Amino acid sequence: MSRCRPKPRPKWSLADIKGSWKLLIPVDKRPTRQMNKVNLANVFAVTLRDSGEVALIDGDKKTIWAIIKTGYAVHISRMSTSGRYLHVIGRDGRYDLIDLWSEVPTTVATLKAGFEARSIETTKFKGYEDKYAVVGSYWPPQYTILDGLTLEPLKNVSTRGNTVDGNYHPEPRVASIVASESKPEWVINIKETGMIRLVNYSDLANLKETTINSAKFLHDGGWDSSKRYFLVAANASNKVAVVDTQEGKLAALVDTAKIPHPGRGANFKHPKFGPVWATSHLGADVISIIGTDPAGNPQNAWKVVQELRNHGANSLFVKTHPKSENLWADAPLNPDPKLAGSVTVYRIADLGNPDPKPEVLDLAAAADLGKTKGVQRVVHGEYNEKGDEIWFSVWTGNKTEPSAIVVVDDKARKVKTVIKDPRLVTPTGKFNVYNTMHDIY
Ligand code: DHE
Repeated sequence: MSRCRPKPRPKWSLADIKGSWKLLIPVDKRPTRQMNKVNLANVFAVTLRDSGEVALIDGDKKTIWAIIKTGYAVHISRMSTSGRYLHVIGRDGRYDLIDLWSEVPTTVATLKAGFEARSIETTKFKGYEDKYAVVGSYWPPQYTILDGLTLEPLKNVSTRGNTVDGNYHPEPRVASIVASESKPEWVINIKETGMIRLVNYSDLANLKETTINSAKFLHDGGWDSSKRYFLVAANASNKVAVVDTQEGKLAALVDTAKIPHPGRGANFKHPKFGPVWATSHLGADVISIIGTDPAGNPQNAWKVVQELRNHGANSLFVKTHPKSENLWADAPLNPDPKLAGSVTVYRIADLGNPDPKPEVLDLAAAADLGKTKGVQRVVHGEYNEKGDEIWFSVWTGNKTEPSAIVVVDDKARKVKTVIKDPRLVTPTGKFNVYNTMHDIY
């Protein structure tokens, strides 16, 4: 009797990755100075999810500078420390390195890191600027270290292993990755195992990893304002894990409302609780505020010190900026189209009051796209370089219908410009060059 066995999932080794690698423009054939007049610091790389492209938008002029073909259902972009190279990852594992110094932005190297991927990061420690990049794959379960200027694949590391409960997991996916500015180190979050790996990239042949037990289902996260602590959602565990990168250990596991989803979160000084970091939630209509200053405000550190009402659950991202007085949250996956098209904004100075009242802005209505079959989901706030505008995508979940980007004057909370262009197909994440280089959020 023949038994039906599931087909083994394909492997993708370092040799396979090397085989897929194309160095389209070698370093010595690239410009030695910026060949365009665009203010690169205020360029936004915008994910055009369903066309597999990124739009590079000139943030000063609010016009499309270039559209670049990238991977399937392209996911996120990150910047090199120099601010010259944009790194883009597609869900299909296609990795593109784009040079912003060329006359028009140009893909200078590309490869296939795996069959499914979501995260990438560059190197930010002094002396290692633009030196390496890293890509985390969902399948195969591995991260791959690449040369930062050419994408030459250098090292592949499996993330298979045991969960924090001690059970073997054959395919734990790589979730968020961030680069430390104070050590030659990445924080690499392994989703299903709940293990956080601090990977020291100073000696690739003798790679040193510190493995930190946290909680299962690690997903997205960001630095606190001091950039010593990394806060990451263990989403289906309803927790936020806090890593102390100076000590190389877990600082806390913070219980939160259901399914925290911070993106990179939002850092600000709370009028009552001092430095804090915020996350919104997929599973609850609240924004959780967590104290992040164990030295100055020990009584508030690593606790949810306040829960603010969001206009709906199914939120994905919160955002503020050091120069802003506002805290913003979206709710794009809310089943009510009105809530999915709106954002909540709180004045940070009001948060010390007993019952702070937010404003809710219907940005989908402000974009004035008319009636569409796809829900107009307002998603992912991102500030401009100066921190006086916040940009939101109006993501019509249907690539044949119009989408837009709404630029809001942060102080006035009024729509300043709506960027509409038939080439803006399903815009979602937006990554301002300056803010992404410096982890400002
Ligand atoms: Fe994302 C970040 C995974 C669906 C937009 N998303 C991340 C990160 C992970 C992740 C692991 C952190 C990357 C990092 O920091 O290195 N995302 C996943 C999924 O597994 C999931 C749930 C389902 C899937 O099939 O991919 C998923 N993500 C989405 C979307 O549908 C979104 C809303 C629209 C889109 O473009 O795909 C989306 N994810 C984003 C964005 C970020 C992100 C914009 C980066 C946020 C930031 O500010 O850094």
